Amino acid sequence: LSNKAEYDYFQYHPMEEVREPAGWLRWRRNTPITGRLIGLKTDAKKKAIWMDCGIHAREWIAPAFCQYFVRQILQTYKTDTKMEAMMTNMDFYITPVLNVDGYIFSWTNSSTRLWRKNRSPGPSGDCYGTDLNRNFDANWGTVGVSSDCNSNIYPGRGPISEPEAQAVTYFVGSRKEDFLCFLTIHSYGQLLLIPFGHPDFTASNYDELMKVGEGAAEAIWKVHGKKYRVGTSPAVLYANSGSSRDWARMQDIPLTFTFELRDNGTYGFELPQEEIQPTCEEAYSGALHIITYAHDK
Ligand code: ING
Ligand code: ZN
Repeated sequence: LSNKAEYDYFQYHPMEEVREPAGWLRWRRNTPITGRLIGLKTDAKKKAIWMDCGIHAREWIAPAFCQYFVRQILQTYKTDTKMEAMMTNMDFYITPVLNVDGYIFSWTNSSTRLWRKNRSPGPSGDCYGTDLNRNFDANWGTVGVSSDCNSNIYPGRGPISEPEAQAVTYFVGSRKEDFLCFLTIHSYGQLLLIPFGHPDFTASNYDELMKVGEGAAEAIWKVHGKKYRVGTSPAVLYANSGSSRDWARMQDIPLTFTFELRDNGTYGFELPQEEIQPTCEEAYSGALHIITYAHDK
């Protein structure tokens, strides 16, 4: 690393007064979420980029991608003046694993490999987990959810009832003017989703989001020929509420996208090892398209 590089970690956590009751602590980590903060030093005020991976436990390619992304930008800026400029003007906040409890659970044994949610106890005491991508304060609990706490799309007891969703909400929300772009990485389906997940709402910059998303899909296609579809959740698949992407757009962060990485359903969440590298390569190209647009705008 050159001496201009800021390469650090950052931590964020739910606010003190909304932390879970002490009785829950044996079920969850009582530690903050850790991310990587990367940028080049400057005296000027900086903008920021948000990227989180692993909000859903079983989507293992996502944490792999965040790590790949970190390595790529740290290698690239040394020889690439465009990346050097972007890392000087913008800080990159990257969370490799947002849903740590769920991620660990999905690695525990083969019977829990396909766990999606976090691991918080449900209201009845015999069900576990809230879908963190239904728990944000964005038309919470309205569409694409189930009130059954055993469901994979259970949205929780209320908006941001979950520590992981609280952590993102308070950290990003406290400096939302700085963030030019909010990227949240999932699998699978080969999609680039834009706000909003609720069919009754349209983003004020819908045309811009579609244009930038189509550009990213083309950049992805050029790497290994994989087709990614672009659109809102209801247009592409089905409606949903309470997603982090919708919440971020409602905070006036202009460019918010959900990435659904490979594949298209052949292996689903259990992506074969030989697809990890090419998936990261193409997704890097797509993410860079969006980030470059955000920077140059
Ligand atoms: N998909 C996201 C989910 O939260 C999504 C995003 C929503 C995709 C609605 C399509 C339709 O469900 C995954 N894979 O988690
Ligand atoms: Zn997901």
